[in-house]
Amino acid sequence: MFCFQCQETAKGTGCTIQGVCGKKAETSRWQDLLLGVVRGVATISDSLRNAGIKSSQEVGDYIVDALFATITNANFDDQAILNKVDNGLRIKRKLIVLAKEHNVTLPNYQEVNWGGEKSDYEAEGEREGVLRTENEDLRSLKELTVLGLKGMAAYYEHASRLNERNENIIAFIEKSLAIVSNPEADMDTLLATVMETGKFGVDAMALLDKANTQAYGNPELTKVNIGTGSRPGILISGHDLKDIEQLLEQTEGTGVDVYTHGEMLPAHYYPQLKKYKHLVGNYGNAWWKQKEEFETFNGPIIFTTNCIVPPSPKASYKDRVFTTNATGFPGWKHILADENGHKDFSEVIEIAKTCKAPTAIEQGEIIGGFAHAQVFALADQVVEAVKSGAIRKFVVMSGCDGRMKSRDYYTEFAAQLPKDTVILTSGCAKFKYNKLNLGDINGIPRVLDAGQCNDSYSWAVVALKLKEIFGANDINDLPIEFNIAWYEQKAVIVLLALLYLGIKNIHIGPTLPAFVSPNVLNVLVENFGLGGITSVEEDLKNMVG
Ligand code: FSO
Ligand code: SF4
Repeated sequence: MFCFQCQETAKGTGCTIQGVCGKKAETSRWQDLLLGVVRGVATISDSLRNAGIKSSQEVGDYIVDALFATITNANFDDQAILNKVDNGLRIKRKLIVLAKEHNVTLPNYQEVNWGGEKSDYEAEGEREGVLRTENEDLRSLKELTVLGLKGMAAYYEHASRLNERNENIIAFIEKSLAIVSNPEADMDTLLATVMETGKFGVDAMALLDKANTQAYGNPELTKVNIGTGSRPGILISGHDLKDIEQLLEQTEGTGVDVYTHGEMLPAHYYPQLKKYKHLVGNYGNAWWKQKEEFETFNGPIIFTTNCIVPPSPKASYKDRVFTTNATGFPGWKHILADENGHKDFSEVIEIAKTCKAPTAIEQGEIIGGFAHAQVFALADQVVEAVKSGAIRKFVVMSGCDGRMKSRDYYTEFAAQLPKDTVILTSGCAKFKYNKLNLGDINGIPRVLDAGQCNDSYSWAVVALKLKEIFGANDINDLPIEFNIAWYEQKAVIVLLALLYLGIKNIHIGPTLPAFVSPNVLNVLVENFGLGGITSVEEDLKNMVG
């Protein structure tokens, strides 16, 4: 196996024996096979599109779901991955027939030509790995694109579950996968594709923002309980708001409470979700602490997306975990939606009724809900604080959390920021500093949480608004610094989106991605001033003076 897609990759270069995340070599091979099939389907669909033949919604939904399933910590279930391979080959055959009927010539790529024989799955999985591209710079640009597309696909899938789709985004995903499949693709084409990925990343985040706010209202300033109640609970993790909505509907009046975990915390900020009285609070912290925190939760757990940490064999909770959407884990029950998108959580609810109430591991409240509409509602206050000098700088500290010790940097950086600075956060990175009680500036909390990692979109919207209010010529003239923590591929699309919006001098850490080759890094440094992190002291000096 060779996988270098996340920040925790072995030795900072690539996992070759087994994933640091727990992904087995075999699973990795099936994921490589799946990605090869997806590129084949996308390339054929792109050729059909270019010939004026639009493909069906099934094709777009398939590509999106399959990309999502290969994100770090999303799906560890070989059988589920292989089912997606089989389904992709079925779609591919249909598209080939369509191409023949319309005399469309298809590109002569391995991904298109491969016949899909079961006996050849293993060999094709090996052939389609990341190392198939020998030149490290071409490989780097191809992977930057594909990894960005994976993040984009995740956001698109959530939006589509709320019936928001965008054919232009699907057409771009197909086009860019066709470019990545082309063994002749050159540096310039690939670089342009990377940048365009950022553009469509913005569109995908905007689409999800629209879907979420239309369905559930605009996030609003909310205090979230981090303690526990006395009734049994269900813990719901991941990013899919449609799932938590259905769970809240189905648990109402059953005597079972609902708690959010990790990236589901922002569900509390939405008027149409927070209205449920039995949405009691948020339990625990970022994804990587789940092995200990699930032990004390005592009730069933639902994963709506990554990040799953494989449980230890002795884990007491391992028989009451459920997955849904693109996620999966061997032995865990997977909940499917019916043709109307409805999911039946009755089995989870019945298990919950037999469980003890969660054991409290924390007490108190955290505050959040500062997505763009809430920030705009406070705009006068914010602008006044900037003009009076009460707020000297904003620091965007969005992104992911992770288990590496080096991430203590973010807690220390947040704690040591001068009192006239405000942290703008989103994503699970917030758990590194959202319980530090950093106070407020004239009533404006010093940590403003917009929501999930996709809500980084809100900070882009806010930055553009501030540019307008302050009459700045360039977004980079505003008193905003970007110090982003990354872990998996959703952070890649967020980063590409920020670059597309023209934001310069972004710092990413705790380490630079293994999939960015030295030459590609040079391009990003020269054009965008992209940089890593150093020490807390040094970076504080450089970023906030
Ligand atoms: Fe975190 Fe995991 Fe949102 Fe990611 S829970 S790491 S970037 O999946 O998606 O922030
Ligand atoms: Fe390694 Fe990360 Fe890939 Fe897992 S996702 S195999 S930890 S690079």
